[in-house]
Amino acid sequence: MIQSSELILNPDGSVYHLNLKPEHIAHDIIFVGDQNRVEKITQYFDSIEFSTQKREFKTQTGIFKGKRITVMSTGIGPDNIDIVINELDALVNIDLKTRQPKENLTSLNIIRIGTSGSLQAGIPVDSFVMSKFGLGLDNMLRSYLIDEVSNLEMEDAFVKHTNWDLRKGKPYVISCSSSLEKMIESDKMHKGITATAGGFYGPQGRVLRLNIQDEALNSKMDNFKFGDNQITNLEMETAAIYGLSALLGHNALSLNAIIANRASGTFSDDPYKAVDELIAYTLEKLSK
Ligand code: R1P
Repeated sequence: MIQSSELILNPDGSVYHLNLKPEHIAHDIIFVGDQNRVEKITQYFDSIEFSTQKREFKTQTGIFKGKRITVMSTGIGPDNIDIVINELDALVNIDLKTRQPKENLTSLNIIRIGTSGSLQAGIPVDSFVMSKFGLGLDNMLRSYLIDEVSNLEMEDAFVKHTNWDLRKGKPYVISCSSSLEKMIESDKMHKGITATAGGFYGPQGRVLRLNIQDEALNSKMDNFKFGDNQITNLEMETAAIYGLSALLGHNALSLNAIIANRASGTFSDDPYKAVDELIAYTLEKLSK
């Protein structure tokens, strides 16, 4: 039995941070970072059956073209992803009354619709990126036993290429779900490795008033190659989503609208438009 200090439930029986009960979520779940993006998606739904919010975690479940979908904001960063995916998994794979893991496990489909900065001059602002791999620079996943799901070869190649200082922890690499990749891909999408940082400024190479450990990291990431794959973009959730999903048996795919190009130093004139287009694209693909 999982103790009440380990799996915390609210007085109404919902999971602690997300405020959700099992009946509130669909099997197809869209993650966004920003809580205000949830309604940018559900505005297209035919109906909404459930809404709730606690802290940055806003959830709505409804029907889009006959398909039941949950849209949820995760807030910013891998630490939040640890909360969101563990609590979602508990909703489907732990009996909350007996506090025992279920025998028959459920796989959720999780798709992130995010915003991100491109590292490649050839991936301009307002384009879309699908993450074939998540490269975690953040360490969150290292609290779990990840050897069975991580790509050791690519990790080692990246450590060597960047002369990575292991005092920052070892980067980890996890693949996307190939079934979701097939469902969502098209020639509209750039594909590659998405690097996930554990912070926005220093961890992504931004210098304001503090010196950073490796000023050349972004340019080293920019020219890292592993087979046909290069690092397309840098954000704060994808690798964590891929890692926990792979460990718990869920399917995950991350899509990002590119709103900044770090190589050229440019920012989208209308970032909301790129995100809206990615939302429309994803909903159509999901409902087919
Ligand atoms: C930083 O501004 C946030 O924006 C990006 C980063 O991953 C981070 O969460 O994604 P979202 O727009 O999906 O939040």
